[in-house]
Amino acid sequence: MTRLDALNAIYPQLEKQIVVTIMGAVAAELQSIGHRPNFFYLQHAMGLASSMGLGIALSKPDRRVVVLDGDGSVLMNLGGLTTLARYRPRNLVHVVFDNESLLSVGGFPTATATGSDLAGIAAAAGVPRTATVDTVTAFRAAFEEALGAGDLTTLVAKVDAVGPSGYVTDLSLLENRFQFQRYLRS
Ligand SMILES: Cc1ncc(C[n+]2csc(CCOP(=O)(O)OP(=O)(O)O)c2C)c(N)n1
Repeated sequence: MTRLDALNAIYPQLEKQIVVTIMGAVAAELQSIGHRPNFFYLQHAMGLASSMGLGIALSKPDRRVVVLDGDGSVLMNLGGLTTLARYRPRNLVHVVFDNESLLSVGGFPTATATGSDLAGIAAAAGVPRTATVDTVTAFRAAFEEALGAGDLTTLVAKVDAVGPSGYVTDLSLLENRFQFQRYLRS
């Protein structure tokens, strides 16, 4: 499955949630489908998208938060999983698009290319619900189940190491930041 196909499959659900993505390919691909004021693209800070999602989820318990992450980013800060599990926000779904690659900076293989299992690591960190899927149909079903489950989920989607032709979009970081802040306050 491509990540773009996976994103298209869940986009209708994303429209209603608070969404935080990590930077690079996933941010550009989500924006290519359609930006919304409830989408925030965390720049640069690999491994911290789940931490930002955690803060929002804890401060807005009546809303659901979806974090869209990358394997290289999660691997750069595995402690983020233990922090997520410790606070266990039941309104957070953590999706990790695992392309076994640092695609956004040239496609160097990550540790998942040599067998590291991020869903297994998340489970061992204490995340109560984890799964790995590798088809669009299974991803859509697992994502919808996670949204309705009422507990913290880390869902690893194995995707092809392909991405957009460019990562620069016409949405500037500051514009995204202020728009998202206003959305969260409204
Ligand atoms: C702390 C930090 N180190 C390095 C970078 C440079 N960098 C930007 S994107 C990226 C790769 C991200 O990999 P992954 O999360 O697997 O997503 P993919 O690009 O494969 O979609 C790197 C190393 C960064 N932004 N932040």
